[in-house]
Amino acid sequence: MERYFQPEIECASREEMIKLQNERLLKQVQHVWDNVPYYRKKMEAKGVSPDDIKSIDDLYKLPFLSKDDLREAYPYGLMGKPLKECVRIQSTSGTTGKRVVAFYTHKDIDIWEECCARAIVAAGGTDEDVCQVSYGYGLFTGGPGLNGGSHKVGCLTIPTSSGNTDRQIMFIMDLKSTILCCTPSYAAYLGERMKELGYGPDDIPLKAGIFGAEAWSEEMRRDIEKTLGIRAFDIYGLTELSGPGVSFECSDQKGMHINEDHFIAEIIDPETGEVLPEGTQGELVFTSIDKEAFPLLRYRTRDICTLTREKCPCGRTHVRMTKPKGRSDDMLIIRGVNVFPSQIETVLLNNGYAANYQIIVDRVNNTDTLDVQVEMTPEMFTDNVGEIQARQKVLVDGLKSMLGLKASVTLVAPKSIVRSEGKAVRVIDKRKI
Ligand code: DLL
Repeated sequence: MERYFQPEIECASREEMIKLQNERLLKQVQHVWDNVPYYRKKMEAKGVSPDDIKSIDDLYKLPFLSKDDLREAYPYGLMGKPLKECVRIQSTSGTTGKRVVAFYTHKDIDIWEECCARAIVAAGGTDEDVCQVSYGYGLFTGGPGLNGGSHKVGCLTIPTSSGNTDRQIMFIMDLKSTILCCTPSYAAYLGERMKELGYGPDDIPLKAGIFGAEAWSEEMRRDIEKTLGIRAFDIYGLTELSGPGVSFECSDQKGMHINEDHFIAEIIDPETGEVLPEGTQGELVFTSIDKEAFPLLRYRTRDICTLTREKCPCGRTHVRMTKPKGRSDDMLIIRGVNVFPSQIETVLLNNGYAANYQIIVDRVNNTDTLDVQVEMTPEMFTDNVGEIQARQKVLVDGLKSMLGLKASVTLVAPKSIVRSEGKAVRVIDKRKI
């Protein structure tokens, strides 16, 4: 039987939810207008004031916020509360440009942890469980968010943080961890290492995994599930909005329920900004409706997905988003063709490879080149050139039909691609170096 952390809100009727969203949105807009001069200026420039926002139907009137705004307003420009009322910051890894720093009051943290607790319960978690949190702790939101959620559910929480793989495995086996929280690429690596150490799926006490923070394919889910003998659940979120738990998968595993009592989602055309109808793919935009320290109205995530309000058999009524295909800024444009790393991953895993690959993009004689380096599994490892060439050809053909583009494929020896303990770095775009 499906269990919920907060059934009254997770299964609220659409009418109840709209009523709640209307009330909260109006308050949030007023809060921002009164306390966040940066955004107020944007509203004034667009000729909108809180009087123009009477319900969620007026959301489209508000200006967008982008990551560039966050960088421009760094560090304090978007705060909704005085520093004295804030108790924590978290921050993004800041690989491109300035870091984003998000602020939290006590209430913000409480709500964030509740969102994570909903995800853990949806994955089958109870106070009987031992939940190993192998996301990084520190500025990254993965560790702190799921740690808080695990406490709220009452699981015995093992805060291993990421890395030190053999120690992770020791805790899983000795303390009989039943839930594992980490990035999908780290889960795949843990699985690979456990197999090497002689542990099969039946020896491993884990029953569920809560994996997110990066795009991963259905094929990768099946691989991880098989190796670890678990059900693998997706979880989504971003630092700007709190962290993990903005949305999460239920037992039906057909999209992630967005915590709509805290975040209103829209899908827009990334080029024109126009709001798109339900079921259309586009960029995900979020409006927080009850944040105190770091309220964000119409924040453009750059994540590409679709939304559905189709009834979910799990009983939750919150809108679902599909797995993000990738970020619009991770999307590679190769000879004019849009390519997402997740599409390449699907081809590799469908052909029996593990998710150990790297995508190398370059420009040679003014033409873009795409080379996919993929590890052979130990079972397929050979130095027979003919066999390797035949294998490469299968992948080149598979990529051609998936992407409509000729890529080259290089098969490399098992274990030659560096494993990731957090978010995997899949793409090396030499055109940008
Ligand atoms: O990755 C928060 C998080 C931690 C989510 C742990 C889930 C689990 P950031 O580092 O700010 O926050 O990165 C946010 O990561 O905009 C997406 O592009 C990507 N992302 C997050 N979850 C998923 C997912 C955390 N389940 C950015 N699938 C987001 C695909 C994801 N992409």
